[in-house]
Amino acid sequence: MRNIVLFGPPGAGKGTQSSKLISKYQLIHLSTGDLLRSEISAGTALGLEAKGLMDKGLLVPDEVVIGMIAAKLDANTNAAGFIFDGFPRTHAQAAALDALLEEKHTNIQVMLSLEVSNEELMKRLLLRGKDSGRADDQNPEIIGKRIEEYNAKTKPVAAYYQAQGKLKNIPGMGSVDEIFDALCIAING
Ligand code: B4P
Repeated sequence: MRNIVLFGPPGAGKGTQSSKLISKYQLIHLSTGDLLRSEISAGTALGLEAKGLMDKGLLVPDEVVIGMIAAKLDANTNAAGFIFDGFPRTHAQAAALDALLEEKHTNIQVMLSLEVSNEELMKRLLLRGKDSGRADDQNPEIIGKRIEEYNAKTKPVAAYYQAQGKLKNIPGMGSVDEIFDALCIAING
Protein backbone atom coordinates (compact mmCIF):
# COMPACT_ATOMS: atom_id res chain seq x y z
CA MET A 1 0.00 0.00 0.00
CA ARG A 2 1.13 3.54 -0.74
CA ASN A 3 0.12 5.79 2.17
CA ILE A 4 1.03 9.46 2.00
CA VAL A 5 0.59 12.30 4.51
CA LEU A 6 0.11 15.67 2.82
CA PHE A 7 1.10 18.27 5.40
CA GLY A 8 1.24 22.04 5.66
CA PRO A 9 -0.47 25.10 7.12
CA PRO A 10 -4.06 26.07 6.28
CA GLY A 11 -4.17 27.17 2.64
CA ALA A 12 -0.88 25.45 1.74
CA GLY A 13 -2.51 23.56 -1.13
CA LYS A 14 -3.21 20.22 0.56
CA GLY A 15 -6.75 19.88 -0.78
CA THR A 16 -5.75 21.22 -4.20
CA GLN A 17 -2.82 18.82 -4.63
CA SER A 18 -4.67 15.85 -3.09
CA SER A 19 -7.24 15.87 -5.85
CA LYS A 20 -4.47 15.67 -8.49
CA LEU A 21 -2.49 13.00 -6.61
CA ILE A 22 -5.46 10.68 -6.07
CA SER A 23 -6.16 10.48 -9.79
CA LYS A 24 -2.51 9.89 -10.71
CA TYR A 25 -1.82 7.25 -8.06
CA GLN A 26 -5.36 5.77 -7.62
CA LEU A 27 -5.39 6.51 -3.93
CA ILE A 28 -8.27 7.15 -1.56
CA HIS A 29 -8.47 10.75 -0.34
CA LEU A 30 -9.06 11.13 3.40
CA SER A 31 -9.47 14.80 4.34
CA THR A 32 -10.56 15.33 7.93
CA GLY A 33 -11.62 18.89 6.98
CA ASP A 34 -13.96 17.50 4.28
CA LEU A 35 -15.26 14.78 6.61
CA LEU A 36 -16.02 17.37 9.29
CA ARG A 37 -17.75 19.67 6.79
CA SER A 38 -19.93 16.70 5.67
CA GLU A 39 -20.98 16.17 9.29
CA ILE A 40 -21.82 19.88 9.52
CA SER A 41 -23.92 19.73 6.32
CA ALA A 42 -25.72 16.63 7.59
CA GLY A 43 -26.51 18.47 10.84
CA THR A 44 -25.18 15.70 13.11
CA ALA A 45 -24.28 16.26 16.79
CA LEU A 46 -20.62 15.75 15.87
CA GLY A 47 -20.97 18.36 13.10
CA LEU A 48 -22.53 20.84 15.49
CA GLU A 49 -19.68 20.43 17.98
CA ALA A 50 -17.07 20.67 15.19
CA LYS A 51 -18.62 23.79 13.65
CA GLY A 52 -18.29 25.76 16.88
CA LEU A 53 -14.55 25.03 16.97
CA MET A 54 -13.82 25.32 13.23
CA ASP A 55 -15.56 28.70 12.94
CA LYS A 56 -13.17 29.98 15.63
CA GLY A 57 -10.11 28.56 13.85
CA LEU A 58 -9.55 25.92 16.56
CA LEU A 59 -8.74 22.23 16.15
CA VAL A 60 -11.45 19.63 16.72
CA PRO A 61 -10.70 17.10 19.56
CA ASP A 62 -8.29 14.29 18.66
CA GLU A 63 -10.73 11.47 19.51
CA VAL A 64 -13.29 12.84 17.04
CA VAL A 65 -10.94 12.94 14.02
CA ILE A 66 -9.16 9.70 14.94
CA GLY A 67 -12.57 7.94 15.11
CA MET A 68 -13.51 9.28 11.66
CA ILE A 69 -10.22 8.11 10.12
CA ALA A 70 -10.47 4.67 11.77
CA ALA A 71 -13.96 4.20 10.28
CA LYS A 72 -12.75 5.18 6.80
CA LEU A 73 -9.77 2.81 6.95
CA ASP A 74 -12.12 -0.03 7.93
CA ALA A 75 -14.48 0.86 5.08
CA ASN A 76 -11.71 0.74 2.42
CA THR A 77 -9.79 -2.48 3.08
CA ASN A 78 -9.01 -3.07 -0.61
CA ALA A 79 -7.54 0.39 -1.28
CA ALA A 80 -4.21 0.75 -3.12
CA GLY A 81 -3.33 3.38 -0.52
CA PHE A 82 -4.47 6.60 1.10
CA ILE A 83 -3.67 10.29 0.99
CA PHE A 84 -4.13 11.76 4.44
CA ASP A 85 -4.95 15.45 3.92
CA GLY A 86 -5.05 17.64 7.02
CA PHE A 87 -4.48 14.61 9.27
CA PRO A 88 -2.55 14.06 11.51
CA ARG A 89 -2.60 17.56 13.00
CA THR A 90 -1.31 16.69 16.50
CA HIS A 91 1.25 14.30 17.95
CA ALA A 92 -1.58 12.17 19.42
CA GLN A 93 -3.19 11.88 15.96
CA ALA A 94 0.14 10.85 14.41
CA ALA A 95 0.68 8.11 17.01
CA ALA A 96 -2.91 6.89 16.59
CA LEU A 97 -2.50 6.75 12.80
CA ASP A 98 0.66 4.64 13.10
CA ALA A 99 -1.19 2.23 15.42
CA LEU A 100 -4.21 1.99 13.08
CA LEU A 101 -2.00 1.30 10.05
CA GLU A 102 0.09 -1.25 11.94
CA GLU A 103 -3.10 -3.21 12.71
CA LYS A 104 -3.57 -3.38 8.93
CA HIS A 105 0.07 -4.42 8.38
CA THR A 106 0.92 -1.22 6.54
CA ASN A 107 2.51 2.16 7.31
CA ILE A 108 3.14 5.72 6.07
CA GLN A 109 5.54 5.83 3.13
CA VAL A 110 6.23 9.56 3.18
CA MET A 111 5.12 12.89 4.66
CA LEU A 112 5.14 15.66 2.04
CA SER A 113 5.24 19.04 3.75
CA LEU A 114 4.21 22.08 1.68
CA GLU A 115 6.03 25.28 2.66
CA VAL A 116 4.20 28.58 2.06
CA SER A 117 4.69 32.04 3.60
CA ASN A 118 2.07 33.40 6.03
CA GLU A 119 1.33 36.35 3.69
CA GLU A 120 0.54 33.97 0.82
CA LEU A 121 -1.65 31.76 3.08
CA MET A 122 -3.68 34.77 4.18
CA LYS A 123 -4.09 35.92 0.56
CA ARG A 124 -5.20 32.49 -0.71
CA LEU A 125 -7.68 31.84 2.10
CA LEU A 126 -9.33 35.26 1.91
CA LEU A 127 -9.65 34.77 -1.85
CA ARG A 128 -11.21 31.33 -1.38
CA GLY A 129 -13.50 32.80 1.31
CA LYS A 130 -15.11 35.08 -1.29
CA ASP A 131 -16.89 32.11 -2.91
CA SER A 132 -16.41 29.09 -0.63
CA GLY A 133 -18.91 30.34 1.93
CA ARG A 134 -16.58 28.91 4.60
CA ALA A 135 -16.84 30.98 7.79
CA ASP A 136 -13.23 30.12 8.66
CA ASP A 137 -11.96 31.64 5.37
CA GLN A 138 -13.64 35.03 5.67
CA ASN A 139 -11.99 36.80 8.56
CA PRO A 140 -8.25 37.65 8.82
CA GLU A 141 -8.37 37.17 12.62
CA ILE A 142 -9.78 33.63 12.32
CA ILE A 143 -7.24 32.77 9.62
CA GLY A 144 -4.53 34.14 11.93
CA LYS A 145 -5.85 31.87 14.70
CA ARG A 146 -5.70 28.83 12.37
CA ILE A 147 -2.07 29.66 11.52
CA GLU A 148 -1.35 30.07 15.25
CA GLU A 149 -2.94 26.66 16.02
CA TYR A 150 -0.86 25.16 13.19
CA ASN A 151 2.40 26.59 14.57
CA ALA A 152 1.63 25.53 18.15
CA LYS A 153 0.10 22.06 17.70
CA THR A 154 0.56 20.83 14.14
CA LYS A 155 4.01 21.98 12.97
CA PRO A 156 5.74 19.77 15.61
CA VAL A 157 4.17 16.70 13.93
CA ALA A 158 6.77 17.08 11.13
CA ALA A 159 9.50 16.15 13.65
CA TYR A 160 7.61 12.91 14.42
CA TYR A 161 7.96 11.82 10.77
CA GLN A 162 11.46 13.26 10.43
CA ALA A 163 12.54 10.96 13.27
CA GLN A 164 11.25 8.06 11.12
CA GLY A 165 13.18 9.37 8.07
CA LYS A 166 9.90 10.05 6.21
CA LEU A 167 9.72 13.86 5.98
CA LYS A 168 10.17 15.60 2.63
CA ASN A 169 9.82 19.41 2.44
CA ILE A 170 8.35 20.74 -0.81
CA PRO A 171 8.17 24.44 -1.80
CA GLY A 172 4.43 25.23 -1.92
CA MET A 173 4.67 28.55 -3.78
CA GLY A 174 4.45 28.67 -7.57
CA SER A 175 1.91 27.24 -9.99
CA VAL A 176 -0.28 24.29 -8.99
CA ASP A 177 1.33 22.19 -11.77
CA GLU A 178 4.91 23.02 -10.71
CA ILE A 179 4.13 22.01 -7.14
CA PHE A 180 2.38 18.84 -8.33
CA ASP A 181 5.49 17.85 -10.34
CA ALA A 182 7.69 18.36 -7.27
CA LEU A 183 5.34 16.19 -5.18
CA CYS A 184 5.39 13.40 -7.78
CA ILE A 185 9.20 13.44 -7.88
CA ALA A 186 9.27 13.17 -4.08
CA ILE A 187 6.78 10.26 -4.12
CA ASN A 188 8.59 8.35 -6.86
CA GLY A 189 12.09 9.00 -5.49
P1 B4P B 1 -9.01 21.81 6.31
O1 B4P B 1 -10.25 21.48 5.59
O2 B4P B 1 -7.94 20.77 6.37
O3 B4P B 1 -8.58 23.16 5.61
P2 B4P B 1 -7.28 23.91 5.23
O4 B4P B 1 -6.07 23.36 5.90
O5 B4P B 1 -7.63 25.32 5.48
O6 B4P B 1 -7.22 23.77 3.65
P3 B4P B 1 -6.19 23.28 2.59
O7 B4P B 1 -4.76 23.48 3.02
O8 B4P B 1 -6.57 21.90 2.17
O9 B4P B 1 -6.61 24.28 1.42
P4 B4P B 1 -5.86 24.42 0.03
O10 B4P B 1 -4.49 24.78 0.44
O11 B4P B 1 -6.02 23.29 -0.88
O12 B4P B 1 -9.29 22.24 7.84
C1 B4P B 1 -10.33 23.14 8.22
C2 B4P B 1 -10.56 23.07 9.72
O13 B4P B 1 -11.06 21.74 10.10
C3 B4P B 1 -9.36 23.24 10.65
O14 B4P B 1 -9.07 24.62 10.89
C4 B4P B 1 -9.83 22.51 11.93
O15 B4P B 1 -10.71 23.29 12.68
C5 B4P B 1 -10.60 21.33 11.38
N1 B4P B 1 -9.78 20.10 11.22
C6 B4P B 1 -9.52 19.48 10.05
N2 B4P B 1 -8.73 18.40 10.24
C7 B4P B 1 -8.49 18.35 11.60
C8 B4P B 1 -7.72 17.47 12.41
N3 B4P B 1 -7.03 16.44 11.89
N4 B4P B 1 -7.67 17.71 13.75
C9 B4P B 1 -8.34 18.74 14.28
N5 B4P B 1 -9.10 19.62 13.56
C10 B4P B 1 -9.18 19.42 12.22
O16 B4P B 1 -6.52 25.64 -0.67
C11 B4P B 1 -6.46 26.96 -0.21
C12 B4P B 1 -6.70 27.92 -1.36
O17 B4P B 1 -5.45 28.16 -2.02
C13 B4P B 1 -7.66 27.42 -2.45
O18 B4P B 1 -8.52 28.45 -2.82
C14 B4P B 1 -6.73 27.04 -3.62
O19 B4P B 1 -7.34 27.25 -4.88
C15 B4P B 1 -5.58 28.00 -3.41
N6 B4P B 1 -4.32 27.46 -3.92
C16 B4P B 1 -3.86 26.19 -3.77
N7 B4P B 1 -2.65 26.05 -4.35
C17 B4P B 1 -2.33 27.28 -4.87
C18 B4P B 1 -1.20 27.79 -5.57
N8 B4P B 1 -0.15 27.02 -5.88
N9 B4P B 1 -1.20 29.10 -5.92
C19 B4P B 1 -2.25 29.90 -5.63
N10 B4P B 1 -3.35 29.47 -4.95
C20 B4P B 1 -3.40 28.18 -4.59
